[in-house]
Amino acid sequence: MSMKIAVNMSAARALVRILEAEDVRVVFGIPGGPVLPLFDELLTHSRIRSVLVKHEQAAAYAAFAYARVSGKLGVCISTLGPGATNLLSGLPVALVTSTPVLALTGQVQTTAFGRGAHQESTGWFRTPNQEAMFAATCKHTATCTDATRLCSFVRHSIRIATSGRPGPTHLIFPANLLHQKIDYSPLAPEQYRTSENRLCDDLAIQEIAAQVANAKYPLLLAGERSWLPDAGVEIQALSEKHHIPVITDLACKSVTDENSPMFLGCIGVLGHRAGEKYLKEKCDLLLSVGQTFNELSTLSWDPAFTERKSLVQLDSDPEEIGKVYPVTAAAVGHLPTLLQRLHQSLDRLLSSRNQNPGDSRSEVARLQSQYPLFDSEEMLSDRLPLLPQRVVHDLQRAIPDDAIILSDSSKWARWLGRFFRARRRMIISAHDYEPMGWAVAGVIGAKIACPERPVFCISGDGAFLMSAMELATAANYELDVKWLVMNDSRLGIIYDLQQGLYGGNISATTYKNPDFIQFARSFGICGTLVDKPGQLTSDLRRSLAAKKAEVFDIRFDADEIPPVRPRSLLITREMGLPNPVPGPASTRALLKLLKER
Ligand SMILES: Cc1ncc(C[n+]2csc(CCOP(=O)(O)OP(=O)(O)O)c2C)c(N)n1
Ligand SMILES: [Mg+2]
Repeated sequence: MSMKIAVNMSAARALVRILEAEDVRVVFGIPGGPVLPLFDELLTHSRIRSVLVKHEQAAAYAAFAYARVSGKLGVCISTLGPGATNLLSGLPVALVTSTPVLALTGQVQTTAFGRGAHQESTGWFRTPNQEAMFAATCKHTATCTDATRLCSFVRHSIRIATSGRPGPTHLIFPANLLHQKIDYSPLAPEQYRTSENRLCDDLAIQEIAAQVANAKYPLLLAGERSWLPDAGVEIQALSEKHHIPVITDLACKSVTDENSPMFLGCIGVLGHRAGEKYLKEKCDLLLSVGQTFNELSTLSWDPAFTERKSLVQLDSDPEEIGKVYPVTAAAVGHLPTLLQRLHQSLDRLLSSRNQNPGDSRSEVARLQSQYPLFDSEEMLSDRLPLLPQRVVHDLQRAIPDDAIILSDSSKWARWLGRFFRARRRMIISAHDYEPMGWAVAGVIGAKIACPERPVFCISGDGAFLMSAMELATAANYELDVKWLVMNDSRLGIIYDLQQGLYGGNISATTYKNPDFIQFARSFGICGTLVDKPGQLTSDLRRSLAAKKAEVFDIRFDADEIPPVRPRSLLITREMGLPNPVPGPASTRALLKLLKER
């Protein structure tokens, strides 16, 4: 192999060259002293854009959303100390959802460590310990104190962020580092990390294929780690070809096209009844793909996931195998490849045995018609105030097939999960961590990742106000993003818990909102009030044609509670809460629950 000759350049320039080789196109952040050499380099860079946000947490959320929709590395940057701690608060969601994000921060110059330089955060002599704080959340964190080692530190951080089970990594650059001159030798990413690990345990897959072929009612269960650009395609192809129904959880809603004839809905707290019934009453083999089996998805670890059935686990992370439920068989590797090989093996086995899979198809069709997935009479109601189900219906009619919807932490993640039929990879929910405000800021990254696709944020008013200053970022870069703000002047989910479990004692969950329309307009962004049936459909269509950012202030009946599965009550039991204090709200909630059974 020919060695390329090293070129002498600043460490900041070398860092940018590595990002360039990684095909990084955007970094989100806010500058500060120690990282100024980096921003100086980016100023004239033709391919890497730096996007200035209003709060470092938003930089992390934008990088996260960018990575989530594009499948590529997200990059965010801040200064040291207060900038870094702001940035840190946006990174746990990347860890929990296995999303590759590289965070770069500054530090005081190495000669000042422990001497109380401005904003010092080395952990020395009673200063905050920036490295330790990030280390507690990131897959890897390090301080680069020697400029000649910078390239290997950066490549190592990228390798760890993108390999195995991806996640956030973090590098700190002291103020005397980035402008130092170093020798830079270019390397292609394939020279220091696997570009795509196509690892597949073929023997295990053959054994699993035999088990699936022998099962009468196999069921595919997708989870968070199947949110890879190709895994959903493979799941759907396998499911449709061999008539294996698919269920997901809310964290990976829309991993496959929800119009697929074999789709049986989401499971979990809000769950679709059809999928749950198939799982509990029919399924004799559960084929889990990248599923974490967490509290909300399993309804407090329901034994039904293994009772009277085999559990076969496919995962990219060996540490997930058998973590919650004992397995009958398992295979570890690159999920799209495992699924592809399983599909091929089943093709061979089933054609040679000439099996008739008609059984599962008719059972799926029966459940879909008996318990419609995305349907309720309320969806067509003209009642005022608007029913949330009607809002979802009006939204569904206006959303183009190529749209991306980021769904924040709110009651609306549940309304969408239950009543919105999504195309493949349309909904991004971050449901396994759900920090309020992530989607409100995340849309900046999603729109930059996919400028041609319409991008929406659906959030509650509480979450909106946590990140609403990013309207300024959208205005600044002329990003066409639509924020749908579900305005109930409440921290709705928590308010509902107080209604249902605390005898209607409402503590610290109601407030007065600003005028969201005037607020949007103050940024030069359109603001529209929506409070009539059908209006959201026409207003969204108008806004999509205008291709300009807009805030929709949506009014609805806040007392309508999203339907939950009866077993959800167990979660409150596990928390040791007392039985619900009877009151009008808890009675209403209970009636709803019974109607849903
Ligand atoms: C950063 C953060 N703080 C607190 C919570 C706990 N929490 C979850 S949902 C919620 C209320 C959300 O209110 P809003 O955004 O108005 O949505 P709504 O439920 O009213 O639709 C709260 C406080 C959280 N998930 N994240
Ligand atoms: Mg609210």
